[in-house]
Amino acid sequence: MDTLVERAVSAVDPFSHAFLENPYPHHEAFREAGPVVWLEHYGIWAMARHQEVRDALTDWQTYCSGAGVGLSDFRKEPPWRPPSIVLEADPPLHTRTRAVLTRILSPAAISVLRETLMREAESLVERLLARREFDGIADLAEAYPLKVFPDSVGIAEQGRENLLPYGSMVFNGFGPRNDLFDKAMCNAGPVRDWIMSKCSRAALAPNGLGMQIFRAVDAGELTEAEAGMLVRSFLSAGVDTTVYGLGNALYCFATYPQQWTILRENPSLIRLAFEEVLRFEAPVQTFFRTTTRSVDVGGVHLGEGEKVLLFLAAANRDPRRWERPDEFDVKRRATGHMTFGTGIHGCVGQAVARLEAEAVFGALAKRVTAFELTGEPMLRLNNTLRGRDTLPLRLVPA
Ligand code: OVV
Repeated sequence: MDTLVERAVSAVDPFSHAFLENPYPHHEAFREAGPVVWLEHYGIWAMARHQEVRDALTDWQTYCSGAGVGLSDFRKEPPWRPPSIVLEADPPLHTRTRAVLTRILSPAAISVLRETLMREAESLVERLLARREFDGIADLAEAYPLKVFPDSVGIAEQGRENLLPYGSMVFNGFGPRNDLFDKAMCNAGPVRDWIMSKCSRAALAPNGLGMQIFRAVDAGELTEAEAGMLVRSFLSAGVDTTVYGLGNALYCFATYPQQWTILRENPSLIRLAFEEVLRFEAPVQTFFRTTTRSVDVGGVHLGEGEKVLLFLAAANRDPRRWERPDEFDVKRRATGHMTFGTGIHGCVGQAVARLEAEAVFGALAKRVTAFELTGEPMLRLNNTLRGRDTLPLRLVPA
């Protein structure tokens, strides 16, 4: 097919520190450059508009995941770990593995976690109120998921300190082999060994989400090895994403105190407010796809076997889709953001993430009138995730 429109080209490196420190002006430049932009630094395509990101995520036959959803093309270089059999897979394998996870993580299925997650949130907020001053990242955004998520999966207490380093490996591992990638991988061997040792049937508690995957083996849906790989997916995808999501929510409420006041006056808005956090300050910024055929995007010709970087966070602020996109407004209809993706690979754990946020911010809304910053929050740079390393806070009790 002929190219009808000249492709836009950018020399910007979206994994440089300068970009990751403040991606939003670059997102705007990519959106305005065209429906798809050639990133000459990596020899890949990028999409930053809501419509194009959404269309690519929905068209899994053209934009596949089996060649990896990071920069590296698994068909050209060996992946740093055996590929995920759900994230980095296409139908028909994906259809079978995804069906098991969809069932185990459905809103109805995870409602059994609700009481425990609410109780743990109330208890954590009680302890933070007693301290008054704490770090919003280590003491809340990390502490809460690191307690409730491995408990829910059915993982032993011993060694849980490996979960965040493994998440850092996974999410930095989607980017190029830059300094962030190398730093994340510096202790890869022992961290990976601990993770894999927690993925077997023998290592899991009898009633957790992990053992439920092994029940699908007994039902003939998965092999024993596949079940272990899906437990690995829980441990890869379930911790850092929620740590960054809760941390970004706290950051937004500390930075926009009038928005927190709105929630305190109307706690039924908490779930909607979390969607607005995910739209406005997306914890997961990007994922890649790989073309399975040549395809035209807005008159620009993409070849077969080419990597496409999807800027979820840029789609979330596309003025073509959102009014006042750069305003944090907890009352807006923020559903339709791309932070959970969409289509067959749309986040399978999103009901758990939302439940964790509802529990934490519901408990805080009952007892805290404001979050005062007692120091400058520092970013924690990551090739995929956006969030803070430290968030020094003082609670103002109700
Ligand atoms: C969504 C996601 C992120 C990271 C890892 C995985 C999934 C996985 O399946 O391993």
